Amino acid sequence: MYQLYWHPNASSLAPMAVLEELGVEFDLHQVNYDGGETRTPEYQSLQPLGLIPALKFEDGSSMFESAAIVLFLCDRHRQPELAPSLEDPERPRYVQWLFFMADTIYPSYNRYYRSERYTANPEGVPGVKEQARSNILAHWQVIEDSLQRNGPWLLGDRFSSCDIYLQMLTTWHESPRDLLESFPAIHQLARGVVARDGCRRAIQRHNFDTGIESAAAS
Ligand SMILES: N[C@@H](CCC(=O)N[C@@H](CS)C(=O)NCC(=O)O)C(=O)O
Repeated sequence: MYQLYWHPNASSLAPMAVLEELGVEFDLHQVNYDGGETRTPEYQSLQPLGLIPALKFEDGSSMFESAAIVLFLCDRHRQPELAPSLEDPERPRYVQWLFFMADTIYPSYNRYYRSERYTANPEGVPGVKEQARSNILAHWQVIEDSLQRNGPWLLGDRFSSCDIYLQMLTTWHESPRDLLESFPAIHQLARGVVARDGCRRAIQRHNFDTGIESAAAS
């Protein structure tokens, strides 16, 4: 059985939502972040940087990186609704969006919230933050434009785990409500993700403010 190392308000949300949507059995281990668990050798044997999430397998081996976990789970359980198969013509677009979110949007949020980690000069911190804020909005615009042209999901009329990952990222915005009000197609997508039973269970556990209810209808 899988064991997901997770924490409220962390990027364990997308892997947990995928586990829920797949309907596979899994155990949860809530990481004691405030108690220093991520700094222990035990935790760092699962995630060398002490970040959340990590996924442990029945044989004791494990993997980390939230998007990689999402991709792995969908491939392993071959549920075409959640990820196009290797032969599917939609596969390139699926992988493209998952990587765009994990290696472009996600790091911009890291630079925004953890700006001090991205400059050796304390005076540079506000500049890193300011630039990250502008990058984040530019990245969301790329997603919005694509959804406007070919929505309502990232793969057009086909829902996938990319959409689950996207909804997770919207909750990291300083005000998810402002984000969703500025980007109506993203708002509509997020609403669709939250309406799914498995996703909703994972979101409730993570305690995120989705901004969906409070954002003005678009
Ligand atoms: N690229 C990694 C990043 C993981 C990550 O940054 N996790 C955050 C939670 S969202 C964390 O553990 N932060 C704690 C810290 O930076 O000390 C992934 O997608 O799994």
